[in-house]
Amino acid sequence: TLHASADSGDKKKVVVLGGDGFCGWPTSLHLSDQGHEVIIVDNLSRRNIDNELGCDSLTPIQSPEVRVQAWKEVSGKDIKFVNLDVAKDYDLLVQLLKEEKPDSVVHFAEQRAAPYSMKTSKAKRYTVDNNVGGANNLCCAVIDSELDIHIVHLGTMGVYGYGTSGGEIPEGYIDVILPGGRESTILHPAYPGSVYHATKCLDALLWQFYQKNDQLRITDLHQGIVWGTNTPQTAKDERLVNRFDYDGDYGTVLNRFLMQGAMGVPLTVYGTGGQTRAFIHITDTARCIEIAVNNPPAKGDRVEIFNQIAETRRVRDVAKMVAEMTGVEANFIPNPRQEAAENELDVSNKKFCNLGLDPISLDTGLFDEVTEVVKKYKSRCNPRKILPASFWNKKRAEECASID
Ligand code: NAD
Ligand code: USQ
Repeated sequence: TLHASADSGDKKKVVVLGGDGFCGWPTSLHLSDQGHEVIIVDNLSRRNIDNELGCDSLTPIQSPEVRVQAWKEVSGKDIKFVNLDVAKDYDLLVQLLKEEKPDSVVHFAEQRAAPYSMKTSKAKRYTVDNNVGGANNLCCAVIDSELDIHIVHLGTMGVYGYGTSGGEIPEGYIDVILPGGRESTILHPAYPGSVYHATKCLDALLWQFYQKNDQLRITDLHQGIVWGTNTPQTAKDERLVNRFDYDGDYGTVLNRFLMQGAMGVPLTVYGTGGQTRAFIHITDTARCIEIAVNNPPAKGDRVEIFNQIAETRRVRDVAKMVAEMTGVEANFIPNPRQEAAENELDVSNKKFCNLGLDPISLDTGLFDEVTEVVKKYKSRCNPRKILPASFWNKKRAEECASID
């Protein structure tokens, strides 16, 4: 159960960049459902990467046009869809902001898979160009629009590194004593574990710079791993179904385990499974974004940073929960990633909780939702796409060569 969000009462006009994606689509519907006016921007690059990888969402997602038409039929509400590339179509982005005059822009439009970002030099370069270029374009476009638009960016828990700070990870900033003895508050040091995670660290510096230089109002949400498929809104009509990634590059760990459990194939635990990570349910992603949209920082305030997580869990404990529920065994395979085999992770999420979020935790009741979705669309699964297909370096690729 979730409490009502701390709502200032006024409805906003929100541009959702990346609104066709896994987090962006349910968030767009939630914002629309709550009475905000939503404009989705997406260049459909995620759908194109599926084509490139020979994969597809397990759920049969409809085109953006069909999706927004179905939402209109179901809710009576309009969502506009605009196809443009945030990293490339700069003039169109400025024009859109000037014409629509949104209160906020929610920025999901980045290449978000760590494994894909490590696949090839081409994928590494694309991820940096797309993500850092897009973040910079957005800041420039807000400045050029001469409007006081609040930017809400989806960052990642991965900017902190995992267990590197030795205590509870605060929300974005740490107090330090600088050489010479002066006290200061600085961004938490960045310890990215992939090219993708590195782009989020670079984004964070851009937000900090543009806030200081141009007084942009920016919220950066350090989100954990999202799990689940549908939300109350996407469940309203089959044409609104959310995407579900299960492949080795884009599938995230809990959704992959739930899919593997439902398919009766061994769970792919990388290494010892001692990696501790933060998790959040997709329904809470949408709710957190609305809370962030409703609570912008004041002009001149430093970048607002929230940790957008419900709880932390060890990968092998998550595997155990799914194994117990499904009777499928956990298979410990060589880790394709260069990461700490075991880490602790303790994270503060006080800010969202203080604003009314009562987060959904990993419980097997909600696992059923994903399991049912997987069973329903089982025939669409390509079993050859389940094993990891990207390796952090040559050593990892060699160690993984024996996996079958
Ligand atoms: P996704 O790939 O499903 O969605 C991203 C969307 O952005 C896609 O529809 C894609 O086509 C679009 N896009 C990408 N580059 C674009 C560009 N240059 N111009 C226009 N559109 C573009 O990813 P997601 O899982 O929905 O993640 C959304 C955001 O949330 C990402 O920034 C990601 O880093 C962050 N995040 C995701 C998770 C997770 O577990 N899924 C966890 C933490 C943070
Ligand atoms: N893992 C397995 N088996 C699998 C898949 C993953 O053991 O089949 C392990 C990985 O080695 C890793 C952990 O599970 O230690 C998490 O992997 P993941 O793919 O679920 O998550 P990650 O690569 O960190 O990326 C995802 C999203 C990304 C987001 C991030 C939030 O794709 O966009 O930023 O979660 S966080 O992890 O908190 O930084």
